Amino acid sequence: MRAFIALPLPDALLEPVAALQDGLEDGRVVPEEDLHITLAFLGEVRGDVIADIADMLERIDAMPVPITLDGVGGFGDDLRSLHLHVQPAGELVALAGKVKRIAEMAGTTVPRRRFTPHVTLLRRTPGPVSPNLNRWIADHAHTKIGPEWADEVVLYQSDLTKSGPIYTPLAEGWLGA
Ligand code: 3AM
Repeated sequence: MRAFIALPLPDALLEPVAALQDGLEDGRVVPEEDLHITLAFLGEVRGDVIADIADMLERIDAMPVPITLDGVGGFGDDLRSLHLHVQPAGELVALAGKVKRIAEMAGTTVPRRRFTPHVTLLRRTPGPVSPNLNRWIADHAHTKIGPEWADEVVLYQSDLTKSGPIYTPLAEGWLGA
């Protein structure tokens, strides 16, 4: 199955982020329950390996991490997704490293990519950006919300469908527990 490990967006940030998303058109807005910060994308993973990762994640030994949303960004020259940047606090970067090591200990190869923490808000058909969306981006360029503490790390299954990805939580670990 296709899987990744992420921090669900802390509860205290859900309302302000959903309010920001209210002004977004021109694409598929990520539903509140799916808002997350990816720590490690795993790609296709075998069931027995998933079980090992789940086991280790449920016993993770790490402290809660501060999440500060800081500005707007996008992936792709033709803007296939729009996100809020997350400040790369030392604790967050260290947690991403720890989670990656867990996945590797279980036998996966985590793609080597620079960790750029973000919360995807909108996915769209790549192409020209509407004046409305351009205005939204300009208006929110200096958005700063937080810090709030994230205390839960989740292993998600991701199924790609025509109407967008479906995320199913498979296991969770508590930070500071
Ligand atoms: O919604 P975000 O961006 O946080 O970007 C993908 C998504 O996270 C990322 O993994 C999350 C679940 O799909 N992702 C997808 N394909 C990827 C890849 N090949 C990837 N990250 C790295 N490499």
